[in-house]
Amino acid sequence: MSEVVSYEVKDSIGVISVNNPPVNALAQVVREGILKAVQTAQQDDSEAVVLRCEGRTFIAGADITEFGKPPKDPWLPEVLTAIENSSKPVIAAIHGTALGGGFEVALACHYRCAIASAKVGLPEVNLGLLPGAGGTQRVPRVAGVKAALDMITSGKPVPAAKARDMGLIDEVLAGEDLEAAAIAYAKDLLASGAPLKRIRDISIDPATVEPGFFDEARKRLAKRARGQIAPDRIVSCIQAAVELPMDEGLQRERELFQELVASPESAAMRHIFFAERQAAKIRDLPRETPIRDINKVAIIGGGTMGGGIAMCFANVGIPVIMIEINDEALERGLGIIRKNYGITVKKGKMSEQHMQSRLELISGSTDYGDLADVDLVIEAVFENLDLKKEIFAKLDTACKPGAILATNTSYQDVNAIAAATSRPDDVLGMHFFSPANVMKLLEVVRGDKTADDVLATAMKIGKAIGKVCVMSGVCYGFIGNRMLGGYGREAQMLLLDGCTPRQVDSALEKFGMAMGPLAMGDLAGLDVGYKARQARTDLPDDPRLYRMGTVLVEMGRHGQKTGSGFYKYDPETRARLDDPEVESLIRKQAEDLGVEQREISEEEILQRCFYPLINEGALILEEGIAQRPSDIDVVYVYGYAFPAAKGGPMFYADQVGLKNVYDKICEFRDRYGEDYWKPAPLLKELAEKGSSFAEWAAQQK
Ligand code: 3H9
Repeated sequence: MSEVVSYEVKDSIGVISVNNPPVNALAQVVREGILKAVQTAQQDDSEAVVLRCEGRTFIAGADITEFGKPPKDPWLPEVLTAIENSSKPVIAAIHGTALGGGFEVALACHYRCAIASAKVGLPEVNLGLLPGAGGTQRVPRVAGVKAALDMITSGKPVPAAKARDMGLIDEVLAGEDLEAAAIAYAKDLLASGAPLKRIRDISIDPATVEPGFFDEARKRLAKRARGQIAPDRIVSCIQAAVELPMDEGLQRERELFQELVASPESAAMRHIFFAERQAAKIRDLPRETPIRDINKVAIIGGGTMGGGIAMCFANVGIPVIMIEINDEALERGLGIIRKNYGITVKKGKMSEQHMQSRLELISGSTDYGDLADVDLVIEAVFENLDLKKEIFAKLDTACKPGAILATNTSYQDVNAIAAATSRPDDVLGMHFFSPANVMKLLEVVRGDKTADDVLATAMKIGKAIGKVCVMSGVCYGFIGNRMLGGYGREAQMLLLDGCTPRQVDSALEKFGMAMGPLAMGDLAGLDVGYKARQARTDLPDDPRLYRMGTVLVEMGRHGQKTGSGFYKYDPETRARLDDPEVESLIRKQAEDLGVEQREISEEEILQRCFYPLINEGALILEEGIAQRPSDIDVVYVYGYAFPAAKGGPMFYADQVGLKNVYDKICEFRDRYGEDYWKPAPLLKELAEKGSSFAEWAAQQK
């Protein structure tokens, strides 16, 4: 047929096999191969056709790298029409994950069978897209409107057994020899005279959809959309499936898919998809770098962070021992873990039995002697370099040779911590984000002496516990927290210049940030930043700097935990409320400091808050702290809730144009001084050349 699609008649069943590693994406050659195979099957003496895949998975979707390029024939809908119109039953045989266009191929088949470990799904929404080859029209026809809406707007894959219950697949096959089982299934269907079932022939009774269902869905999705338009368009397509005949519904789906493919949101989300996978690759690490076995982990420190990290390992079946200084602290730490799991069980997201099996994997001790058999230790005590050094010296004696010693520090010098041991090559940073069992980001911090296999193992175990890993070099705050400095500083400066807290936060939330920086400060506790600032000696001596944060803390307004900070909080509902007292306090402070207040546009709020981030990002690239601009984007999207629909700060900067960013930074420098606004040399260079971070990254390869 073609290099990647073969066709053979076996025992009177035509078997189409797709072999396009790594994930059998529907590249042009695959589409062409399937089309030709289906056409051939119409002419030969096969009685039915099985469509299956080689390798680790059934087709995992359209080839995302083809989006944005000129389309090549045959387009996917043409292939699906050929399958649907086949005079012989076509049966999709699914293993791995049938996703996106891959699942849409299966839905165009007359029957679908799968092995028990398979999953099916339409994850296009995660790429700012909608299923563009009939998924929005066929899924509601078999699974119902509500289930279709949930599945397509969440993008979550559905396991085989549940998919069968939903009507999405017909049969879950026993065993692992899918081809043989699928051929046997095809023969059974033929023997029982099973008809050529076409999902398109099902019509949905509009009376089964509650009045106002679609409007309500649009409103609900808009709340969590954060700058994304795809969820809204998905609702429109499913509405079309109810209200229009199949071909008109497909036409509507096609139009909206084209709109989304061309949208900046989807371009940004596709960038993040590839950026996430790129980040896992460390340029100077040889492919054959060995990996150390991690069969048991220890966590030093049973606070919120340590507990969350312990849960990450227990969740994937790795035993964890938690070390605390005394029984009381240990019991408190283990108690937090029990409580967290308990909440998940209460929400119905985990069974009691699962919780028990995870808890059984977590033990506790106050004795470093119990660390003799662990393969990885993660230290998660509070941020004090001397304490950390002391702990690492103890770990050096307590742990077996070859154990990896990691610190979860957010700011401290990993090299100094490594130097406290006799084996600095076994030491690195594994910086989790809070809550550690929920947040996807893991910064893996490579010290000057970290061994290659230690780094490779940390990246691998990070992925195994479900994290998106990004490597960072050693510097104050690593990639994420280092860049955050100017963002928080400007949010507060804007208050003195004339904004209310609500104006600052709303502008950033409208952009798509999950929460504005001032509300975030209130949530984290304003006293945390206050104490951290007191310990720093490198800050400019400027009374305007973090003025409002300081004044509020000194008034006892520490944020949500004291009921007030930049905002006040309703004691019952915890709703964030504007506080006129804070607004007059800001005016008074500005007056005292001689700052002239003015009207500030939303555009300036975004520039003042984001451009320092971007500028610091450029410095981080120059210094080699991050490998690539896209790694920085991944850090911000997964660690700081930067909207994926904007692609991360460096991608966003490229969209704005580096010349525009640079010129604005120079303007702010002239207005506010070099202490805060000093353009990074790399930014200046790229801006002057009319280049972008993406172009710069391409040249680094
Ligand atoms: C779609 O289908 C639109 C249609 O509705 C309409 C069309 C008209 N294309 O993730 P991994 C690469 S939209 C191109 O590390 P895993 C990936 O970049 C699509 N490349 O493996 C990586 O490359 P590299 C809807 C793809 O085992 C390598 O494969 N489908 C694609 O952890 C391995 O990937 C999706 O959104 C692709 N579609 O996870 C599914 N997929 O090695 C997207 C992967 O050079 N894919 N690559 O870095 C996934 O979710 C995961 O890759 C999957 C495997 C679960 C399949």
